[in-house]
Amino acid sequence: MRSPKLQIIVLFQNLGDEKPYYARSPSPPLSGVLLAGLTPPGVEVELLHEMVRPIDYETDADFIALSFMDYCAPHAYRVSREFRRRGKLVVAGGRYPSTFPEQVVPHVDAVVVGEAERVWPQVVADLVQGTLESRYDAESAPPLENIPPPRYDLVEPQFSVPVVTEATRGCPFRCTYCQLTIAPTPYRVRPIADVIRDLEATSKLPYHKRKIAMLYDNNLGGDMAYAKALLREIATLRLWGLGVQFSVNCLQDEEFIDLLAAANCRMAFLGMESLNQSSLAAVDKCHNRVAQYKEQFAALRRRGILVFAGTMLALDEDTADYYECLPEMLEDVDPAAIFLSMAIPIPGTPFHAQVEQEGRILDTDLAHYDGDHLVLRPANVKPVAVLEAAARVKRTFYSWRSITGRWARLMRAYLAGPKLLSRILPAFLLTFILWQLSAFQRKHARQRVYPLLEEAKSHWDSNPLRRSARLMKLSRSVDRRSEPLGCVPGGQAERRRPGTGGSSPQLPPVEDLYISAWFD
Ligand code: B12
Ligand code: SF4
Repeated sequence: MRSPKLQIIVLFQNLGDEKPYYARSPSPPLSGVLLAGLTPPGVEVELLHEMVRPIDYETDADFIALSFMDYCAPHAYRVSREFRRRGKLVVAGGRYPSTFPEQVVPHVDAVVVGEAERVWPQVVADLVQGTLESRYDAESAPPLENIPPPRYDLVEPQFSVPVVTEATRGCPFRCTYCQLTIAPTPYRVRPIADVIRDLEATSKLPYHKRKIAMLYDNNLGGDMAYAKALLREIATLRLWGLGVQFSVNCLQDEEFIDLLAAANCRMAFLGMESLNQSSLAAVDKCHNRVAQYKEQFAALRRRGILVFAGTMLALDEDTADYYECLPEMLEDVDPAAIFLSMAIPIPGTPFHAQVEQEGRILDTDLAHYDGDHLVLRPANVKPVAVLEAAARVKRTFYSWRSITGRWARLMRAYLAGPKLLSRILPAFLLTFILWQLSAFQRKHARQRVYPLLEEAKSHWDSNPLRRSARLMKLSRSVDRRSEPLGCVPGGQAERRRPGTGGSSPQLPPVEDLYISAWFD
C-alpha cells in the first residue's frame, strides 16, 4: 500500500489579473520548505511553488496544504474549490489565514492559525487518520528551539538559491503598515546552532547551490548582540554569498557592517521605503533617517554588499514635488536596486484602519493588495500621479544607462579596497546579482507597472468614443473583480453585498468607482 501523499503549495500568482505572472525570484519563500521539514515521516511530501510553475490539479496527492498571504486569498479559494471538487482535503495556513481565519474556514477543510511548528505534526496525523478538525490554533509566539531543517531537496530546480532560512521572528519596531503590527509578538531568536545546521543541511543539493543562502528575517538586527554572534558563526561556513534583511538603523553600527562583510553578505534588503522624512514619520518609521541613507549605502558598497531598497509610493506626506524629484534623489542616495511598490493598507494593520476611517480605500478587491495596484486614495496627490511617478521612476532607475552607472560605482567602490585579488570572485557574483535583479525589475515594470498606468490614463481619455469603449471593458473587469470571494474583511464592498454573488446593484456605477476616485 502506498503511503499517504501531501502536496504543499505556496501560492503566488495573482489570478485577479488575466495574464498569469510567474516571479523569477532566485529563492523560494521559507514556508513551504519549512512545512515539508515539519511533516512527520510516513507521509510523502511534494512541494510546489506557484512562483515558478502552475498548479497541477490532477496530482495524485491525497491532501493539499495551501500557504498564502492576503492578496492571494481570492486565488486560494478558487484553488481550494478545484481540489475539493476532486475529493482532496485542503488545509490552509499562513499570514492571511492566521489573521482572518473566519474568512478562510468556509473555503477549506481546515485552517491553521499561527506558526506551524507546534501544530503541524498533529494536523498531519489527523489528516491521515480521517479525524481532521476545522481549525487548529497554535500557541502565540512559541519558542523557536528545535525547528527541524527545511527540505531544500524538494525545491524546484528553477530556483538558483534554494537555501533559505531565518534566525529571528518579529521586529522591535511598529511601522503602521507592517503585517507584523497586526498581532505583535516579542522579538524571538533561534539558537545559533540551529541556524547553522539549516545552512549546512544541503547535502542533497548540487555544490554551487549550497554556497549561497538567504536569511529571511523581517529584521535580523532586532537584537544586535545576537546578530553579531550569528554572523561570526556564518563567516566560518565560507559561503560564496549571503542575503539578509534588516532595518536601516542597524547601519549605524560599523561593527555589524564589518561582520556582514566577513560573513560574505552580498545583498542586503533594506526597508528604505521613502526619501521623504515626513512620509516616514506618518507611518511611524522614524528609525529611518533620509539624511543618512547616502553614507550608509556607501558603507555597504565599499564592502561589496549590494543594497536592494524597498521603496514605497502613495505614502501620506508624498507630494507632486517629491515625485518630481524622486528619480534624482534615488540617483543621489544610490541603492544598487529598488523594489518599488505602492503603499498597501494590509487589512488588520493600523494603516488600513486609518485609511479606511478617512474613506480613502479605493479598491476592496484583495487580489489587488499586491503592491502593484494602487488601492488607496493618496492624501496629497491624485492617484494617477502616483502611477505616473512609479512608471517614471522605473524608467529612469532601470534604464540600461542607469544600471550600468550603478554597477560601475559598485565595482569602483568595492575593488578600491585592500587585497584586490580576493575581491575578484565576489565582484563577479555582485555583477551577476545586480544584473539579475535589474533585469527582473525591468521586466516587471513592462508586465505590470506600465500597463496599469495605461489603464488608468485611459479613464480620462477625452475622446468620448474611445472612452466609452474603455469603460465597457472596465465595467466587465469590475464585474469580475466584484466576486465576493476577494473582499477585504470588514471592507465596504463586503458590507454592501453580504452573501451575494457576482456584481451587485448596490455597487456604485463604474464611473463613480473609477473616474471620480482617480481624478477628483
Ligand atoms: C520572501 C518574501 C517575499 C518574496 C516571496 C513571497 C511569497 N510568499 O511568495 C517576494 C519577494 C516575492 C515578496 C513579495 C512581497 N512581499 Co514579502 N516577504 C518575504 C519574507 C521576507 C519571507 C517570507 C517567509 O518565507 N517567511 C518565513 C515563513 C516561515 O513565515 P510565514 O510565511 O509567516 O509562515 C509561518 C506561518 O505563517 C505558518 N504558515 C505559513 N504557511 C502555512 C501553510 C500551512 C498549511 C500551515 C499549517 C501553516 C503555514 O507557519 C510558518 C512557520 O511558522 C517576509 C518576511 C518574513 N520574514 O516573513 C515578507 C512578507 C511576507 N512580505 C510582505 C509583503 C508586504 C510583500 C509585498 C506585498 C511587498 C510589496 N509591497 O510589494 C510583496 C507581495 C507580493 C508580490 N506581488 O510580489 C509582508 C507581509 C505581506 C502580507 N500581506 O501579509 C512580509 C511579512 C514582510 C513584512 N514585514 O511586512 N515577499
Ligand atoms: S522595521 Fe520592517 S519589519 Fe519592522 S515593523 Fe517596520 S516594516 Fe515591519
